Amino acid sequence: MAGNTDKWAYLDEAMVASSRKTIKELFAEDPARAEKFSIDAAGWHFDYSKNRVDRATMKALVQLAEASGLKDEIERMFTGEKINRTENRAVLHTALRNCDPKAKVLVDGKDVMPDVRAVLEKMGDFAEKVRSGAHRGFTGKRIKYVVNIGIGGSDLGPVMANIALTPYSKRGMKFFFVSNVDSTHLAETLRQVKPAETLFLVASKTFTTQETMSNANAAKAWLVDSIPSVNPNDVVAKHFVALSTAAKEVSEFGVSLDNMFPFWDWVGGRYSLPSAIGLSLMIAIGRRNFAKLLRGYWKMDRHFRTAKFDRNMPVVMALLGILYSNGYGAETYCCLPYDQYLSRFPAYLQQMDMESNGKGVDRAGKPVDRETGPIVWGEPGTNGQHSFYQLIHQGTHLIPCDFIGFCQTHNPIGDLHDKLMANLFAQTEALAFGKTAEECRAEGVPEDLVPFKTFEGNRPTNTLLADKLTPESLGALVALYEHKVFTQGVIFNVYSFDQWGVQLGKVLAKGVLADLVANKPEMRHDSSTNALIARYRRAVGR
Ligand code: G6Q
Repeated sequence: MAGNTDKWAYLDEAMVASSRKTIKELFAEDPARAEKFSIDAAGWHFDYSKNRVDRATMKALVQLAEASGLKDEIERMFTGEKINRTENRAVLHTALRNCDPKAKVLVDGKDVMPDVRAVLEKMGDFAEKVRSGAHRGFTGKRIKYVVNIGIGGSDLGPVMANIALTPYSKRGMKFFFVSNVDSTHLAETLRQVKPAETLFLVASKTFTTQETMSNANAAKAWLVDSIPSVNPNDVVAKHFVALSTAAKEVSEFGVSLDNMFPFWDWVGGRYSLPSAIGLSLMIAIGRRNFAKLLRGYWKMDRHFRTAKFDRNMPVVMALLGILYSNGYGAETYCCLPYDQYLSRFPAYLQQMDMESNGKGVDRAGKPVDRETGPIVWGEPGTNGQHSFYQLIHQGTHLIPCDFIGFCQTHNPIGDLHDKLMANLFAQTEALAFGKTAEECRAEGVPEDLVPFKTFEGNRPTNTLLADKLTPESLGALVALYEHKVFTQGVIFNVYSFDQWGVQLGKVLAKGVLADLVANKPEMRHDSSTNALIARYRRAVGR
């Protein structure tokens, strides 16, 4: 087995094989290519045949994964080892969706599964009470509006999944997500809800996050102001619950522990959708559908843990990403869901990937000598086709794309779904095969326009296809990307489960805030920051 430093020789080997032929040539020489270069797992079909890879490329890439010790790392994660070393924590989002009733997962010698199951039960009971009207507001009215207050990992997953699973959502209820400390976000939300019919979920692992606690306190003040009562705590008790790991802070905020849905330090924020953080989703879709979501995650988890690397969907996806980022120098990849319900999936993926692998030092604390996490971006198709696809087709950057689609729509209207999917398939075809100058000429394109109407092709794409967007297929899709990101982190040799890079700005903001509100002439920032603060203070009359 190659050591950590020379394992990258396998990528060089992969590149030699990959550069030999274009995608078009690869298809021409092997009519069975689509079948050979595709994988089915957990309800998803993954076609990666429109990539610059042949058997030799894939063999070398798989060797790169093996030489990185991926097999052992996967086991370390699933069995609760403290692989998040800079925070000294286990990484066990997989335990949250472990549907095996007999499963045991030990952290520091203690099985975490009984607690996981107990919280799920508590969430389920509460969610059903809210949905049925058994849990009512202080004045006896049914809860019609649910407002999740949280940010980052305590927001992006619930938002994405709430939109994605709209067809399964209780239509009589409305769900809102307040994340930004910009007061507009809360104000515009409160304009749309009625206090007596609103349930606030304060979603924060630490219960100290500035944005979340500021919004939660403001929402509490608004609620208590709007509903007259002898004891405001009684109002809060009916309208506020907490999703958190921090019991002390939750009590101090005024939420009783009966109304707290806990999770644990081994659940990373961006991996917390299947934990108590998913309560808004569970209220929306019900406990049964939430269980189906978990089952979908679990299916992909088991596939990742057991499938051979060359037939392992997350591993192959990760290796292709590394081929393009570190072999071909691609700086970004694009996520293109052809489903309006997945409109926030690219944003969700941005956090999952960029916060996990956007690291510049390796596990020994030394600067990395390879590219690590790529830039992730994307929009639902077909909208992107009428804007940025131009650059993907004919620009100078290489942008590998993931196309995600479903065979059935929840909303059949005429032939719209056929048109949507025709566009998805056609885009992958156009990107792979392009259009030659000869083809343009044969169509009668005037000679002076031929260079503009020629498409080079050889642009790599993955296609992910499932029957329908359901709780189960969504769970599997999220797990697929989680494990892809994990695999890349192992190969990059970075720690994927910390996020120290977001700390500095948070700390500085506290000092700047003190200067914004104070009326002192002396400030200790650089001249630009000082001038901006001074201008702001003048404008607001301080
Ligand atoms: C996610 C990050 C980050 C976190 C938010 C909210 O992995 O850690 O996005 O989720 O900063 O943190 P709290 O849940 O503690 O409020």
